[in-house]
Amino acid sequence: MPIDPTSAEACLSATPGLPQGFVWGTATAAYQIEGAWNEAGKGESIWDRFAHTPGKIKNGDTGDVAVDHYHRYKEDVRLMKEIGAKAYRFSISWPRIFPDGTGAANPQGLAFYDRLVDELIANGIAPYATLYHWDLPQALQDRWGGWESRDTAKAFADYAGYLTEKLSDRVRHFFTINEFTTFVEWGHGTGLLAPGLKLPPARLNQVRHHAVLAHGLAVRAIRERAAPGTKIGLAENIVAGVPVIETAEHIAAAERYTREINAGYLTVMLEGRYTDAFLKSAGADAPKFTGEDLEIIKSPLDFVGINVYVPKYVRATQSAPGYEVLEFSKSHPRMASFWHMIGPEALYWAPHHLMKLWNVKDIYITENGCGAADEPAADGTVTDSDRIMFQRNYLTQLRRATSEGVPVRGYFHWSLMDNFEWSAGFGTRFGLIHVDYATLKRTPKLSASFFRTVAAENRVV
Ligand code: GBH
Repeated sequence: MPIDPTSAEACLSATPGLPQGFVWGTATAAYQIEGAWNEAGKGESIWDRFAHTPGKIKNGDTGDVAVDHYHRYKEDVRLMKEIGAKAYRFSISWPRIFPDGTGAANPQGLAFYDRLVDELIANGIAPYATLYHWDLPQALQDRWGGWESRDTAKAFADYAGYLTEKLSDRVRHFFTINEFTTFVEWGHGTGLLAPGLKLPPARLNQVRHHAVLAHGLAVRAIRERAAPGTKIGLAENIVAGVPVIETAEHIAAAERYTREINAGYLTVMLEGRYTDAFLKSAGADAPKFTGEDLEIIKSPLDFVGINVYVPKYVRATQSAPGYEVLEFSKSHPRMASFWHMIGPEALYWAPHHLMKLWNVKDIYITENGCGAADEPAADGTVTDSDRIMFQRNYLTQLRRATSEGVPVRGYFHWSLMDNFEWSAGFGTRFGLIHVDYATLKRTPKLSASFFRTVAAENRVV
């Protein structure tokens, strides 16, 4: 008997779910949620310094208290459980562990993450830890010029080895660095993120190189010191070419564009070489590196994580390089952040490119989500219909990918709860859970119910 197409049953059964065992989680980062910026022996980070510098952050907001997760982590883990998340991607604050960047570890810093990890596991939530989500110890900025120095890359590897040796009995998945592109380009190029530098091209290229070198050195240190079987990857905001019209020629153009535009980051980390076009266009400003550096940078990974928010529409051209990026139309819809152009297809093409260009076998979507106005009604509830619209459309494209065999293993929604959105301060809310910044009261939004249902039924609802 064919199903009656007017029935709810027909709507629900027509489309496949996500693959069995798919991991549904939420994500956060230390500086954005923890607070306790100078407690329990923590050292200053470049984000503490930057946010304390007048004029850098909207409304003068800082992460000094953030959403006080450092003290409220038990409540936050309970909320994660309530919204049905089975995994949690969080970041470790390097200056909590090594207040001076190198040297003596601070046992109280490690103790916090011990407590958090134990709480997660006791609640059936798998911890996925990011080692660097932009909060470099200020001491290393002062001592060596931070990422301008190769010594910072080495110090990162030492910290990564130490930390994973301590936590890998319980944390089985680590990401080295979050969004190489963002902290390098915005932190050292435009200066809109910490440490707020506007470096000339040669020095900026060297920072890029040190970032990927730090990743490679860390992968090796983790393999040496962590428990056997520890899984290691990275979390990069891949710049994702989306064929503006899905024909073979535009798809090929989007692939070529994606490989070139990510040349200093994903491409070199997955191929172990800078592309000819990248080196040629950098000319005399190209990074200084050795063949051994490249070997380190391409150290084999267990998985690749990508943060996906925006599309870059691409089409094929007759003339070199054979592709062109389109400007967004003035009326292109966007979410609450000024940069957040909507393009659900990005969540299909980004993992597709990873599979096609670099044969990646295990992919995680380490971030996807959006800022929205999120104004509570009189009864305190938040009906974020726009966030649900955003999620449903992006997840539909993700499901399109998995149903074609693109090996995506899990999805982490950014973010678990509203938090300090870098230069935008507390003004842009990304959470599934609303936080009242005056009282720090947490209230799940309607999108949290959407997430809970998606995770429970393992399909787009
Ligand atoms: C990610 O960045 C981050 O990993 C996460 O921490 C962040 O909260 C989340 O997504 C939402 O933004 O900040 O005004 O200088 C996403 C990619 C690239 C978007 C840089 C913002 C800089 C604008 N980001 N871009 S601004």
